[in-house]
Amino acid sequence: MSRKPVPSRAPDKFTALKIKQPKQKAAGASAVLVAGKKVTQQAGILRGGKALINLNQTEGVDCPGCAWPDPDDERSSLGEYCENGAKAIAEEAMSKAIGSDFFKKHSIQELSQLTDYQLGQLGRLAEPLVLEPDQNYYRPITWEQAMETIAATLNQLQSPNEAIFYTSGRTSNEAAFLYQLFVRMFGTNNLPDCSNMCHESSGVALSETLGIGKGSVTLEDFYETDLIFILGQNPGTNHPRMLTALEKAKNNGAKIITANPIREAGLIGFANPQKISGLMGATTSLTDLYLQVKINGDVALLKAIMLRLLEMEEANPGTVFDSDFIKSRTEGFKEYIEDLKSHDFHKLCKLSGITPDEVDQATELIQSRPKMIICWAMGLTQHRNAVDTIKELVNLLLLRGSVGKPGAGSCPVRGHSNVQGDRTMGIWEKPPKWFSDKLQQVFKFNPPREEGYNTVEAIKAMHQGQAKVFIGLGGNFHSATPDTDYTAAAIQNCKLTVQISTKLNRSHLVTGQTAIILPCLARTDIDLQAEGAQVVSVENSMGVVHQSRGVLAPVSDQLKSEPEIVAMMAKATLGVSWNHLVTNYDHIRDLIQQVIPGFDDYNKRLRQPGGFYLPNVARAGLFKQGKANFSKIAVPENHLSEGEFMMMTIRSHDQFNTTIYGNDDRYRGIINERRVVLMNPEDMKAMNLQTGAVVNLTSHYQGVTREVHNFKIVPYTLPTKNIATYFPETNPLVPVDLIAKKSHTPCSKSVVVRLSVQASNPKEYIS
Ligand SMILES: Nc1nc2c(c(=O)[nH]1)N[C@H]1C(S)=C(S)[C@@H](COP(=O)(O)OP(=O)(O)OC[C@H]3O[C@@H](n4cnc5c(=O)[nH]c(N)nc54)[C@H](O)[C@@H]3O)O[C@H]1N2
Ligand SMILES: Nc1nc2c(c(=O)[nH]1)N[C@H]1C(S)=C(S)[C@@H](COP(=O)(O)OP(=O)(O)OC[C@H]3O[C@@H](n4cnc5c(=O)[nH]c(N)nc54)[C@H](O)[C@@H]3O)O[C@H]1N2
Ligand code: SF4
Ligand SMILES: [Mo]
Repeated sequence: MSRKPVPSRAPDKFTALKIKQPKQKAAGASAVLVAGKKVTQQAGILRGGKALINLNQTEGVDCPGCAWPDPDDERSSLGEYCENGAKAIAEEAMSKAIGSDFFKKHSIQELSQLTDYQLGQLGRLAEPLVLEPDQNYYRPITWEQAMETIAATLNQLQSPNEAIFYTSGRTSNEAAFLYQLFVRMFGTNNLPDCSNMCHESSGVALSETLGIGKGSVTLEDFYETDLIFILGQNPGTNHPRMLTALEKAKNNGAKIITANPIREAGLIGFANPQKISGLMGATTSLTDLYLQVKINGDVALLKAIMLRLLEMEEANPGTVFDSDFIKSRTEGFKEYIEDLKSHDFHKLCKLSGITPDEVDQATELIQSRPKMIICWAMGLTQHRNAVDTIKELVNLLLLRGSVGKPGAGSCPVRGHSNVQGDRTMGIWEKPPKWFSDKLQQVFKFNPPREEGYNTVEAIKAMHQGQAKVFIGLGGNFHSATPDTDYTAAAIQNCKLTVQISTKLNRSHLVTGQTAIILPCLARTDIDLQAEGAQVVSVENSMGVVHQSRGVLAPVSDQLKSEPEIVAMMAKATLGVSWNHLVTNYDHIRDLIQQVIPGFDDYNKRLRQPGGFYLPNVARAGLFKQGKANFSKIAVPENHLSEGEFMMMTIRSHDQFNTTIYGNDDRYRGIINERRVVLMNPEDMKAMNLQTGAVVNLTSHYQGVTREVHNFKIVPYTLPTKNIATYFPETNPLVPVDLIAKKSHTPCSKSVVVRLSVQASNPKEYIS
């Protein structure tokens, strides 16, 4: 008998689209209502309420949503969280659980017919399971048997480099540190992580220019700044509490410029749900100048602005550029200016899609405001030239002397709640030499020195049969990665795939010959070990390390914590005993402190209210060897042939990456449907498409045709020839080889596609 085929994609059925007017502000009372409803429906009033009361309080649970920081000082007892934080809790704290009885009844083929939303609704994973070769059903396995299988398979490999150890950014510092130690003691640096698909481009660009791959600002800087420039980010959905910081900045007199192909509600206005006035509908308007840039038109836009600034500086020397800063703290200014002058202003405007008049308005706002913060996220990092774009925005900060001083600096807004901490802990396929040396010195073994696979390289290695075991500490590798069918084939090529997870997702259905599910405790769960309930620690987007303590009784007594699971794998595979580390995580933190700078007195400082800041050379204005670097950047020209569109894959308001909370994208007015293409009405007219028309999309990168079926057209105000779809539904179109230069991040925001019309005026669309 052999296993029946499992489709690599989610079913492509429609769910009955409704379209409303896009909103002009975010949050307000409806956000509170939606949040409350989700939590009580899924987690129950008692469980949900308990988790929410403790959410983001200094001794409570760190929100498992995004990495936006909590205030350093007072926390609101009314609730320090947002609608999407509450949805993350509802999803995680769900009281339903699925164990072996469930899996006995439902084959993986049957489960793969469910949508990602439906998979998540089934409940928390409740016991360890195995899917044996040629079988179609998971069956129960004991933790010990699971570990034996993993250890035996790992130890039979010809080389440790035939195994891949993925991490998703929700993992705590403690689990991440032990995991990388286990993996390196096993003998490989194959530690790809979600960061490879996320802010890797920011890390590369910032390290090379400012000397540290993290942002330089703190929340306090937002309250002191004169100007915030937000590019390629949708905080109303993805970092909702950032709006509170933006509101405070505005009240303190700051201006906001936004560059985004879409007018996002959360960047236009904000009704603060933590204030009575906000609940009553009072709205703070946020963006002062909204630049609807073309997809990947950001370098052209930034250059156009800087050309104008240069003209002003030349007309009135010393009034626009921070000459002292440039002279004493930077390198490469002269070369940069020479290169800048070679560009044509009007051509830049055309490439960016922004009018000269708008560029002038931006320049005006910038030149009169000495303290500037630049924020960005995936709209900049997921392009072929992403590293360059981020270097270009660093150029702007440097011209204005806007780094390393209060109220100014770089702010790459991170995604997963501990993605930054995981990298600090050494989850990286390219560990720096000092890190490997330190591991060697402290743990007395020879860590591998050869670079490991990043995410895209890992997919290819599995595809080519060079890697045979995949272990995922969290995440949903199959659905989050590009080129879904190719990746599925890669995963199915493996001998063994292991998922350490809280919830069922498609990575548990599209598997290797043998697949193991290890169900783990989540952030909100009480983590009881031999010496009592444990706290873990995480690092937010601004480099604050703080604690998180679970408060809910786990849904099953079979769940184990991530550190414990890693320790079990290490024991079974390498014979090392880390029991003492797991009985009390203070012992893990003692080890972290010996290896990683900035963690002195870790256990003590972790228990200070709000935690502690890690050192940051850019914030201190120290940079690399004392100097920050200007970079000469080429302007990308995104040429589209007749019939081609530039597609960005974005998040709806009802999802956390591949976890789908619902089918609505409330702020954009798209209700009850995820299979949509947002398209400019002019482009619709040119193709004779009505609202709700059904299309297939194809990409043709390097001669390979990739296709997805059944998407409905929604008219939307975005630049012509630019379209938007939701991730992960269109990941099958993202070519595995289309990656950013230097950072190797998949270019999920610039996929060239064509549309083929299935029905230009369908009847089933409901207005
Ligand atoms: N609720 C919720 N919160 C989340 C997540 C989630 O899925 N749901 N995901 C988390 C993670 S891991 C991450 S990385 C972050 C992601 O946070 P974001 O980066 O805000 O997420 P995306 O939806 O990918 O949005 C990118 C934004 O960039 C714009 N954009 C796209 N291309 C371009 C471009 O070329 N130029 C410019 N200027 N703009 C562009 C899009 O219109 C969109 O507004 O959010 C984190 N927080
Ligand atoms: N086309 C396209 N693709 C993209 C993106 C895009 O914008 N466009 N964005 C990329 C980005 S920015 C990112 S970060 C990646 C995300 O990639 P991943 O991090 O791999 O994906 P997630 O969807 O966040 O993972 C969700 C799963 O994590 C598990 N999980 C949740 N909480 C926990 C926990 O506490 N512990 C453990 N062990 N498991 C847990 C659950 O089983 C859940 O199903 O996707 C990338 N892919
Ligand atoms: S802003 Fe992010 S971290 Fe804060 S409550 Fe909302 S989802 Fe959670
Ligand atoms: Mo991310």
